[in-house]
Amino acid sequence: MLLHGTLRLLPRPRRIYLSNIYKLSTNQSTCKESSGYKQNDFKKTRTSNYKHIGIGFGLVVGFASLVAINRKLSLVNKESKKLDKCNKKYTRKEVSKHNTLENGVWVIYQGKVYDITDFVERHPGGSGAIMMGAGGDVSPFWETYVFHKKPEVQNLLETYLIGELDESATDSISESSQDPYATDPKRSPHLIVLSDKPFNAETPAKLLIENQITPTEIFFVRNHLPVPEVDIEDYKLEICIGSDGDEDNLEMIAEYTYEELKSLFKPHTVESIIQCSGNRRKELKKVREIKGLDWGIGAFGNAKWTGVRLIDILDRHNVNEASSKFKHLQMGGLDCDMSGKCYSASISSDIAFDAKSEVLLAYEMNGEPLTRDHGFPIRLIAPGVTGARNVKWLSKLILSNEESTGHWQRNDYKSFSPSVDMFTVDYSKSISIQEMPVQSAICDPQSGDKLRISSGKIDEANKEAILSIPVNGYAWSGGGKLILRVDVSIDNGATWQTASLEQEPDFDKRNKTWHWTRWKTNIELPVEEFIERKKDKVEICCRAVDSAYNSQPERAETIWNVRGVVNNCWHRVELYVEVD
Ligand SMILES: Nc1nc2c(c(=O)[nH]1)N[C@H]1C(S)=C(S)[C@@H](COP(=O)(O)O)O[C@H]1N2
Ligand SMILES: [Mo]
Repeated sequence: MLLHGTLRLLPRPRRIYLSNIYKLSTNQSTCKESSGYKQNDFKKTRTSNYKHIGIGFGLVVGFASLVAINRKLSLVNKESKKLDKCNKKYTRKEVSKHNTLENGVWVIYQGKVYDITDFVERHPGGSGAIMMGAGGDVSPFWETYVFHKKPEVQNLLETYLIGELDESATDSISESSQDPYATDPKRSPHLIVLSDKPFNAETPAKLLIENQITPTEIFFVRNHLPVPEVDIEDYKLEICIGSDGDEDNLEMIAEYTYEELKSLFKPHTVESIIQCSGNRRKELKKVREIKGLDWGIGAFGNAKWTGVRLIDILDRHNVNEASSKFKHLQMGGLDCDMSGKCYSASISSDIAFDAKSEVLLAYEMNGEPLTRDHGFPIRLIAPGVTGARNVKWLSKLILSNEESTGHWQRNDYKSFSPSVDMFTVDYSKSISIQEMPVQSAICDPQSGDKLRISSGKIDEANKEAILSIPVNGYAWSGGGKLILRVDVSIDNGATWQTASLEQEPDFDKRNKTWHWTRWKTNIELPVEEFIERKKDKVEICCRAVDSAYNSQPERAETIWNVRGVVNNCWHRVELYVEVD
């Protein structure tokens, strides 16, 4: 006999995490000289010691790291002349002119003006998002990344103080024009927001599993910078050859407008997953701290992408032997920071240039033009490859023998041994993530859901009843590998039951399956154990097997890595059982 459990949704906690590792060594508040900072003074402090600190990116890591390097900088600050300029006043207009490295980088915080040029210059993760606040008020950022309010970060900022904001001046610039994220698009309220600026949000697991094709509005968004505003009339995609990867040494072989891309080539559609390398980082964070967004299982989505095959374009320009001539395809995006650095990444030539490659320059997602958050007007789709290489707002392709030199290619999106930490990590020692390992997760029920059993319905006759709970989830593997099987267990892997797959495995497509495979099963719980209060919780776990017979590791501890990427351990959900 079957009893019915009721599942109730519990609110999901959100948190922004900051390491406590960095401690401020001195707290010295002096007014530094604002003009003519001497670059040479600092050269000596730019040592390789810093490379270990540069994990992560942007303001979050920026100011945390800033605290870490403070000891050296404060020495330098001591050397700078203590001019009595603390009560010097600057207008917003004056401050706004200091938004580049050449002119100096000034910011306003709580009515005071700071010259942080020295810091930007040696920002371990690159200047990146820290330049977003340049020339303006950093409060909006600090509201998002609340850890900046910690005293050690604020004390360190004081060492860059150059004066006060002159609010009486009439040249005030509106706050919104200061905020580079002000023109970001509106988003669905269903998304679970992990950070506003830049915008990062995941799809709630139960919504995710409802459709084979993830609706665009609830498809997860992973942005590193503000969303660029692209005028379609001005848009051009450049394709260049640059064997040594040197930006100044490129030979342009083609340039296409949006309309040309759509009209000159045959459209091609692929149904492909995008999965962020950081998907499921949250579980790794429970093992040990990691800097980075707290992704659950929803940095994952399955869409239909339509566009031009890269190899069709290369054929037109007779570079169809690209695979033997070049090692990498570099891709540049239109999302840039105020120092002019733009998002970039690369994929390897076998993925990009193979005669059967389905790498696309996509202009449609789910039958509609791309939305701004997902890369309008053109994005690269590299099926089977990690999300970070699916470059949005694509502006440039370079056929090269070098990997992209961008931060996200060289100093992020790599994995390491669990024994490597933020002080010992050497990014040059690991390769950039391309294909992702086999993955699966339970989407419904979710951890924290409650099952209610009404004991009134239990009597001697049905004491041996079981509670049958439907379980749904997704599975997928990188490099186009097929999902062969998904196993589900309620006894931590001692016994398994095999789930039914939505699509039967198609052996002919075993290295070309880009989409996910949804699966479902019913798990059966013996009611008696709960009635007698031997148990009030149950853990369900799953793991998938792909067509190379690869499977998922059991425990998160064994694959913990300093960036919290490529987590594919058995996925577990814990349900509470209540007996009335
Ligand atoms: N230009 C550009 N492309 C980008 C990014 C970005 O910040 N800028 N983020 C990358 C990352 S890390 C991921 S996971 C995917 C996310 O794609 P989505 O936002 O459409 O889900 O886009 C990738 N492409
Ligand atoms: Mo990502």
